[in-house]
Amino acid sequence: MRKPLVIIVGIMSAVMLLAIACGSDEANPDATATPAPPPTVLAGQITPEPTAAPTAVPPTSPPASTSGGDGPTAIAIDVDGDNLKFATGALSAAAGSEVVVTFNNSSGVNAHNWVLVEAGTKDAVATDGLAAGQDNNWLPVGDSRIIGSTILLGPGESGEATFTAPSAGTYHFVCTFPGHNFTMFGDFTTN
Ligand SMILES: [Cu+2]
Repeated sequence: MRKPLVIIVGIMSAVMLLAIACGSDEANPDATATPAPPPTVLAGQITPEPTAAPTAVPPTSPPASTSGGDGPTAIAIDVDGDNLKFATGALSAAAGSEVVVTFNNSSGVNAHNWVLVEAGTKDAVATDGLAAGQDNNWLPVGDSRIIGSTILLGPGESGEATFTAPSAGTYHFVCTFPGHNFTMFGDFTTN
């Protein structure tokens, strides 16, 4: 009676050992296989280094486009010292082009802004800007007569006005700081 039982127990033990052995063998392969793929995937994702290389090319492209004139039209303007006048009275750009005007207020004492408006409206816009107050850069908010403008710039500050040059014609740029509009303005021509 006992011998058969011992044999059965022995067989069961052997089967369990095999099962454990097989299980661990399968577990190891899986564990090994799983870690392996990730590195491969990561390597593939990092492979975009080729993209990084092309990125090095763009830096070369910008200068080319800039010199080619494909980028925004850059216009720089200064103030005439401490006088209430811009250093130049005439600017121009191609109609429909993207324009970035950089106004450098090199005055040591005066605050100014640079504002592009519809022809014949500079004084009216300045008057309405007076009501809008300094907190609004001496500019009426949401005014359709204003095509582009910098914020109010203190002495020594510079700022940009970005806009699309309007259709062919003559427009005015002006400083709307109270009183400056009568002497501080010029023609902006598009063609
Ligand atoms: Cu001014």
